[in-house]
Amino acid sequence: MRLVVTGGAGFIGANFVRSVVREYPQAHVTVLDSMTYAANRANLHGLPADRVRLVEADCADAAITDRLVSELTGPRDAVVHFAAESHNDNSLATPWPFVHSNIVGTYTVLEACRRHDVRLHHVSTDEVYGDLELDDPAKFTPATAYNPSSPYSATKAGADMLVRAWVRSFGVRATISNCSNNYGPYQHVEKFIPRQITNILDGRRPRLYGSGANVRDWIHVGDHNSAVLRILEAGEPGRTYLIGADGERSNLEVMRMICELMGVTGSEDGAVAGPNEPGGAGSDPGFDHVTDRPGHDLRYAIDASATRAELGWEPQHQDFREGLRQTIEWYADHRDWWKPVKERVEAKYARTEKVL
Ligand code: NAD
Ligand code: TDX
Repeated sequence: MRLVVTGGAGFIGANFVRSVVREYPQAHVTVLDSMTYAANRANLHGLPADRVRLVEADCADAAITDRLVSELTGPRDAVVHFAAESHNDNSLATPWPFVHSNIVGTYTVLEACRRHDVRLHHVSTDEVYGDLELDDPAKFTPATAYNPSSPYSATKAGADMLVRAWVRSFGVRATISNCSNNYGPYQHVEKFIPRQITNILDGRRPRLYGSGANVRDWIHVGDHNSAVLRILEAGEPGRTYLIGADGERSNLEVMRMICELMGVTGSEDGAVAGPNEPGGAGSDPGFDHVTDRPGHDLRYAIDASATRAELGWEPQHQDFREGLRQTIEWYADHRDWWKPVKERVEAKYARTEKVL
């Protein structure tokens, strides 16, 4: 089996490549990644050079994408399309790269798959469905209407629509998955969970947008990727699969759990106090409430029952607290991985973020 994995040097893509190498001893992977700020060569360190090749290029570059896709001639060969600009906050500041990578990039991948009749799996997000009220018993299903809120989610929705059109109009053999919020190793420190963990490890105060009432539906990256692998094995071209692990939690709840697991308590002077340092809990929770995200989606919730039933897929990381503990341990053990970019990420946030 040969795979072209776009975005394979980013968070979910690199975890995916690692899973493929581990679980499919005969598989060869070509990573097509433009190595944006979100990519890191270290994400692929230690993988066998005869089984994983990194091609540094933009998936919107038709000549290169076409050449790599043309190499996929076996019956189980496929493109797995993770490449995207992925951070909502960045999309609010600078939308163009999102239009380029997410829409033009997906168009270019689709055209290559059409030309060479290659199977495609397109990785998307639950954010295409917009958001739900906190007290709404509903969850997103494959029948939920698209209603994206941010430039990021709008470009992902646009990409999904292109895939659907290429399936119907040109018979491209593509599947789509829409997954909820991922956490785990190799996630960029701009994202919520790694940002708070590395803030604490770095002696900074964790940052919660607004009141923290917003709800996200957390899934471990390993579970997202095991579902993508099941879709590659048994998914039906033309279908959309929702991936989630019933992991709804408010941001405030997650923040409190991180603080508790890392032994953070509030202190009189506002500094982060570790477990063995003095610092009364008082009224200081140990983290700051800061400026809310404009247009901040309230709640995401995935109903993955159809995916579970049809593909026999089950998430393995059902204990969120334990998954979070392991993730904290990973960041504590990999300071060399995140430390070089931490300062720049925080400086960028500091330009707009105010403590409430
Ligand atoms: P990420 O930002 O960590 O990684 C994205 C990767 O894509 C990076 O390596 C980047 O260099 C690469 N890339 C960006 N534009 C490219 C281009 N034009 N050509 C080639 N490579 C390009 O993102 P992630 O969190 O790993 O997300 C991967 C995919 O999963 C995205 O499509 C995202 O929409 C989707 N997704 C993410 C989540 C989540 O919680 N992170 C949830 C559901 C779906
Ligand atoms: O410092 C922070 N404080 C905070 O309260 C950051 C960075 C975020 N937040 C909040 C905003 C969200 O409600 O935490 C929640 C999660 O934020 P992000 O990690 O930025 O993720 P989100 O915007 O929910 O989108 C993520 O899940 C869906 C991924 O980034 C997307 O790529 C994916 O499609």
